This record gives sequence, C-alpha cells and structure tokens, in this order.
Amino acid sequence: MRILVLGGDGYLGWPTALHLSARGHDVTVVDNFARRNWDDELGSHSLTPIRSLQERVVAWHAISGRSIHVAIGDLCDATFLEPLIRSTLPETVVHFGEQRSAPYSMIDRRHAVFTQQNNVVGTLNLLYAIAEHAPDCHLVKLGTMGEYGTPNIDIEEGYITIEHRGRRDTLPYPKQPGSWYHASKVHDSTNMLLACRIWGLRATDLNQGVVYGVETPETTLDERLCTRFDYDGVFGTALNRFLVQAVVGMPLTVYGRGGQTRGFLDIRDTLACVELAILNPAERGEMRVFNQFTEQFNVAGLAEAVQGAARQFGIEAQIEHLPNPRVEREEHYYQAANTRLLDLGLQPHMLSDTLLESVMQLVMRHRDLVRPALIMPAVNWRKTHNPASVSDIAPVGASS
Ligand code: NAD
Ligand code: USQ
Repeated sequence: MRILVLGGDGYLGWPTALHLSARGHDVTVVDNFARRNWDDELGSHSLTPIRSLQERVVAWHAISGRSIHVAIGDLCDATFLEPLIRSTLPETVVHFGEQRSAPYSMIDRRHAVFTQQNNVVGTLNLLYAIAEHAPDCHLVKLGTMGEYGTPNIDIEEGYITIEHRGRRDTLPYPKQPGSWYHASKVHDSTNMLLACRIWGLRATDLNQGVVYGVETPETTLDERLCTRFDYDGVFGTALNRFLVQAVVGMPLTVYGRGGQTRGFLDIRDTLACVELAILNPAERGEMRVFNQFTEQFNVAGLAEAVQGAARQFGIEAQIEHLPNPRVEREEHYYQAANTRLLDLGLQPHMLSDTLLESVMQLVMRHRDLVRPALIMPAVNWRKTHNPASVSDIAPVGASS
C-alpha cells in the first residue's frame, strides 16, 4: 500500500514508518523538522541520541534493503502539500505531524496561536488535498484521549447516543479539552467530521492516550534507528519523567494530589493500532473514532510503580507532590471505552515491571546526558505568559 507518514521524523512517526516499511508498504515520510527546532528553542534534547532523518533512512536501507522516501516540508504550506498528494496519490495517510505538547501550547499567546495554527491549518490543508486529488484515500489521524477531558460519566468512542426531550440522536461525544493543544485536536476532529460528511472522505480519528516506551522490533535493529525520548518539563510525559528523575536522584514530580487518571499504551501498541486501522479502513463518508489506549492509571500510581522498579536497581526514589502547574481535576471518575481496536485484534502489551526496568536501564545508559535543569515544570496554566523560564524565542513558523 502507498502510505504517507506525516510527522514521520517524530517519536511515534519514525517507528511507525519503519514498522510499515518492514511489512512491505511503500512508505514516504513527510516532516518539516519542527520538533527538532523546538528542542533548539527550549534548549532541550532527546535523551536517546537520534540521527538525522537522512541518516535514519540510509541506515534502514542498509539493514533491511527497503527504501523509505522522504519529503521535507510544512503541512501548513499548501503549495508543498497539495502537489505532494497529487504526485504520490496515497492510499493511506497517517497523520502524526502536529505540535503535541500541552505545556508548549500554554507558554504564552504566541505558542497557543502557533499550536492551533500549525495543527488546525495543517490538517485542513490535508483534507482539501485529499478531497481534490485522492478522495478514496483513508486518513488515519492521531487525536488524543484528552479531547474528552474528565467527565463524570463513561467516555464512549467518539460518539454518544442521547435522549433529549423525548428525541434520540447519536452525536459527537462532548469535548472538554484541558489545554490549547488538546483543543486543537478537538478542532481537527470537527473539521474531519465535516469533510467526511460533505466530500465523502474516509477517516479514522485515533484518540490516543499517553504513550510510553522507546523500543520497537525495528528501532532496536541498529542504534541509528532509535527514536526520541523526551523527559523535559515541556515535552516529557509523566512516566518518562519519573524514570529519569529516579535515575538522577531527583524526587518524582507528581502534580497535585496525583489522582489524575489517563489512558496509557506501549509504543508497540501504537504501531499495532495504526496498522489495524490501515488494514481495516473506514467506509467512504465515515469519520470513525477509536479510543487508543490499553490501560488506565493515575499519576500517583505510576510514580509508585516507578519507585518499585527503581528499587530493583538499588535506587530509593522519593515522591514529591508539587503544586499543580496545570488546571485539571486531581481526583475524578474516569471510565473510557476502548473495545474497537481490541475487536480488530489488538493484543495489548500491558505496563509491566520488565518494561519499566528495561526503560530504566536505557535511561541509566544515557544518564550522563541528562540535563537536570530541564526537569522541573516551567509552564503554569494560570499564567498567560510564562517567560524566561522556558524561552522567549518566537516559535518556528509563528506569524503572529
Ligand atoms: P513528535 O513531536 O515527536 O512528532 C511530531 C512530528 O511532526 C515531528 O517530527 C514534527 O517535526 C512534525 N511536524 C509537526 N508539525 C509539522 C508541520 N506543520 N509540518 C510537517 N511536520 C510537522 O510527537 P509524537 O509524540 O510522535 O506524537 C505524534 C502524534 O501523536 C501527535 O499528533 C500527537 O498529538 C499524537 N499523540 C501523541 C501521544 C504521545 O504520548 N506521544 C499521545 C497521544 C497522541
Ligand atoms: N504529570 C505529573 N507530573 C509530571 C508530568 C505530568 O503529575 O511530571 C501529570 C499531568 O498533570 C497530567 C498527567 O500527568 O495530569 C499526564 O501528563 P503528561 O505530560 O504525561 O501527558 P499530557 O500532557 O496529557 O500529553 C501527552 C502527550 C500528548 C497526548 C496526551 C494523551 O504529550 O501529545 O495527546 O498525552 S492524553 O493525556 O490522553 O490526552
């Protein structure tokens, strides 16, 4: 199958491109290296030393004999994206190519505007290009479980059937995003639904939980193929951060009471879910939603799990409940459906002691590269401007 992987230089996009190429698909990676530039902007880095995209692709060819094509450009630039879709005529587009950090989007107005422009405009350009040149193409788009927020009722997979004053309808599930980033995903979902309705496109919105893990069967074939691992206060996710904090002897930074519950999944399950969505496409006119996570945890529970794993290495990690820099519920009901990918055959990897220990070993191997100054959270949701603590540099591509 001809597949474009948008955002294919990123944490999830690169291993997905490898996974699909290894299975014989004709893969083109599309990226503008924005993520690498945000590292420069924030003075941060991937703990795992990642190679340039060019080196990665050359290494993959040498190891597997397979080619991954590369197209460098910005999805927000229709003069780049439209001819790309016209010339490649993809059968599937997997869209990872967005700004994905909630804290980054909350730094200040510029970063909020940039995040929403980058994500919403890129996806809208894509919807137009597909409608005009490849209307049968299946769009597999990465959304987020954070679109739903933490309602006091069960979360369904995209839609909910409700009765109101004696009438009944199935409608998009109510959305309560918790950051400008999460809100950008809600806007994307709205736009995709409209495009499917008016142009008969086919799309799958993968509302993914927080992903953990670094290694996949392909990335471990050669160190040049490894993917990124973020632990800083802006792009690092909770579990990665806790593992690094334990290794460098800092307390694990649980925000607030720690009862915040989220859906989580192993990076290998991300690849499997995307592949399942590709092999079982949505119908023309259908905007399908899958909730893509395998387990639910609260952050205090995750910190305790990391504390337990650290003990295996003789490390006594402390847990510190910091004043929460975010505005979010810290104790709440959370019950989200996730059966649709399981019905398609997903065999989940559950978070295990062995996984935690293997990621901790990876962190220990790179321990000398950890920059402790990057670890504490520097973005406070209550402030409209989080200045010098992160960066005052205008983000790449920001026009306002
Ligand atoms: P990432 O930042 O590592 O990768 C995103 C890639 O997209 C980067 O290589 C970046 O350069 C590229 N990109 C961004 N804007 C672009 C643009 N305008 N044009 C071209 N390329 C662009 O992020 P990730 O962790 O791999 O996440 C990928 C997707 O999955 C995102 O959409 C994210 O919202 C979603 N997601 C991630 C997680 C997670 O835990 N990492 C969880 C749920 C959903
Ligand atoms: N948290 C802590 N301590 C930390 C870091 C985070 O307690 O040091 C808490 C946060 O307050 C939050 C929870 O952990 O309650 C999750 O935060 P996170 O930074 O691990 O993840 P999040 O900001 O939600 O974003 C990540 C990805 C994003 C994706 C999202 C899926 O960066 O791209 O969309 O997970 S979800 O959470 O389901 O929306």
